[in-house]
Amino acid sequence: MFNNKEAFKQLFQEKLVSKLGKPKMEAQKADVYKVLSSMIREYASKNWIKTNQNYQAHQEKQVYYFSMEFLIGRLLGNNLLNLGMLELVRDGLKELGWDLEEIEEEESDAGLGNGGLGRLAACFLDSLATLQYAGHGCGIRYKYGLFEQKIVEGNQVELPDYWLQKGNEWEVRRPDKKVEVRFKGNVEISKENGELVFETHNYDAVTAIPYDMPVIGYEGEHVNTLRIWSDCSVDSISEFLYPDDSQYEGKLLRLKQQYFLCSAGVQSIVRTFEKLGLSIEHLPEKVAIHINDTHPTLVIPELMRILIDVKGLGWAEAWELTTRTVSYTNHTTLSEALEKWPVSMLKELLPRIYMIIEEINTRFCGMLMKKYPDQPEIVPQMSIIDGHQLKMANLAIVGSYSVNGVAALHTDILMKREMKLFYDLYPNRFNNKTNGITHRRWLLHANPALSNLINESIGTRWIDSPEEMVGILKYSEDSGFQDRTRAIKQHNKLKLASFIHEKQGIIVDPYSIFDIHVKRLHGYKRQLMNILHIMYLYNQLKQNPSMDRIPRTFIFGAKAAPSYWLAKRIIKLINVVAHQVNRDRKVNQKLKVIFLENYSVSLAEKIIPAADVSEQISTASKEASGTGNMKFMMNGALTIGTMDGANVEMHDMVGDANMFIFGLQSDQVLEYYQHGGYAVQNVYHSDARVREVMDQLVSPGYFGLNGYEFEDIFHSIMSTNDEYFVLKDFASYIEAHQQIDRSYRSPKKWQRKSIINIAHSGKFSSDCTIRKYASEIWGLERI
Ligand code: 26W
Repeated sequence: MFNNKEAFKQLFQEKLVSKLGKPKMEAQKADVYKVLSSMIREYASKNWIKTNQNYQAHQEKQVYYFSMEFLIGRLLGNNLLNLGMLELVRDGLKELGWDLEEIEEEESDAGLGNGGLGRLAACFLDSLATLQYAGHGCGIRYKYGLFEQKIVEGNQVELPDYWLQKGNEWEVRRPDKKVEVRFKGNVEISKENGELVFETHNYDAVTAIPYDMPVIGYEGEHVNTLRIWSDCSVDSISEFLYPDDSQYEGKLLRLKQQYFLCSAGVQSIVRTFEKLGLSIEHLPEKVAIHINDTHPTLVIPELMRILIDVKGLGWAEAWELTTRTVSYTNHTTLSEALEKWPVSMLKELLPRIYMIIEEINTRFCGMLMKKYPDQPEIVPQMSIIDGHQLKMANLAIVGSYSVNGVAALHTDILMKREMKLFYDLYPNRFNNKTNGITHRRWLLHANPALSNLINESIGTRWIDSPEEMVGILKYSEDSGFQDRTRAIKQHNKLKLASFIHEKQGIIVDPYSIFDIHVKRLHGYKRQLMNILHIMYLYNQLKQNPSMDRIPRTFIFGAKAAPSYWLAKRIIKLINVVAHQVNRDRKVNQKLKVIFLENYSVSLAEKIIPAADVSEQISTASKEASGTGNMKFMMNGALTIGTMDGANVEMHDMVGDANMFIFGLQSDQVLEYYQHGGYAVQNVYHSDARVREVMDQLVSPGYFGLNGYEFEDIFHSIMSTNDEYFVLKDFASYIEAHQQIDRSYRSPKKWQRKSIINIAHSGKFSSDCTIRKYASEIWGLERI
């Protein structure tokens, strides 16, 4: 359609006129975005159709990745990159008087996810399409994505994210593919030819309409589908995304959303499968269904329902097919995040589904009693239904053939502790798949200068085989290469500094160390430890303003769940400290604190390439993997971190010399938990640095103006025995930061470390992760 610049320019101008009825001179940036993106979508359609026809013709096995969240962000830039048209379009637009980067800013983020779990799903889709696997996303088209965060007087205020306001150029509405999802009703059981027949009457029917978005693989040949479902009922099910992560709430609407996704998705899969003309027992050979955490676990009873009630199979055969089709990833061991639905809610909302779950459980417990006749206490621990609660993780494990954790340490904790009984029962079911990130978005697109430098040094093969990034290791000592990586970082820092100035009017020193902590706000992620440490640095500088310290700019970005009171208070604390520090002329040449509002995918793309230091400081054992840690590493930041999640594997690769590791180890933390925690009072009383910052939280009037008191934060540590070990790890955190200050003084050594980190980051490309899922879990062949 447009393989050269002139052809592109001409077609683009024609479309401007035909789509908008405007001549070029009158077009606004928003018009340019709209026309350009619809052109790209149309252009990709040919390969999209071809890909689907190929799948059909070769009866390719399809994997369906079910997720309540797909945090895909913006698509224009990435789609252009993957189609190999980025340069052409940038140049062409420039000649027409438009700046592509500004046009990209016109796109709303598709923020259909909370954080790590949803972003992982988006990275996986990119890798599936690029590696030419037949893998599709299955999700919900929320009208409102994750709330937009505004900071007003230091507090988080949540605004609705109406991302569809300007329309979504990437999607195609498919009313011809609609399905009906049924809720409530009475189940009637009858006998036909000696078989039980289940029929539900008086149900509420909801129509589910799919919207398909193309997922364009790198180099554009291969185009998969992200199918997101919407309903048009009055009390819309797909109205909004729940803004909670790591905190389970048993809300009826959330359960409706989960079943809506599962039922619509499975029905449409079965329909597609049937077009192959194979009998249903071939399902597991042609279909793999993956569930992203327990949120879509109802695919298990829903598939059972279809196989038994609609296809007429017997229980044993249906169960065998289901458990050969479904696989499950666990993303957290936090007990407060594990889903447990009230039985009464299920019974009423999904009566037939509940009957099936009950039957699964009866059979499972019967098997347990036979297997462990002398250990009756095991049955209630493993049971899917526990009193009045349905334990979704137990159902997910029992109903699938593969259970994986998301980093080596996390999987280890699942097998040895959290899911030990299940691991003992099904040792072959458990496996690890360490998370990954797409280097196309997080390096090629977010940091083009660094990508070009890598191309110039080792060629472009690493783009298809990211492990080959280790090739740049040989330049880690090369002063020319060091200077160039340093200059790229400096350029990215200048860009971020001017963004900060534009947004907040604050001038930050672009030559200071950019020390960045961006992720959801949560106790275990310990943003509180970071800000307490900043208070400690501030105290030191106030006492001795001429102290020899490399200037530091601490940058935060974090959304708090609207119902998570303490997390919101920590946001307030960060903003209050920032306000105090930034206007204090005695210290603000050496210390600045910035809170960037509305952390999102597109903001991450601006922030991460500008980081010198990456804060990955969760309480050891709590962060299942982390993926931000990998994005920073890939962009040459050095990590200050605990031995948690995938930090452990980063450390395996780069070693002590190239990371700033501190704090308790996970088994130490878990050991403390088993004995009721540690004596927080002792640390408070014995370390004057700790005591000083803690006391400042509750000193009336300490933070200027209103005499803010942060008693609630103070007590969150002192009266919970410091659940997240903030004070326990404080001294070693201070030390790690001192080491950063020392290291930064030798630019060559710093740059060497940075290059070593970049070199090893290729192993964290989601391409590597997806290859393992494909061969070890899904049994997929590359097309
Ligand atoms: C039911 C409420 C709820 C919602 C979402 C509880 C828990 C979640 C997710 C499991 C939270 C999440 O995003 N977990 C993150 O998943 C990432 C991808 O695997 C990991 O890198 C993070 O460590 C993990 O916190």
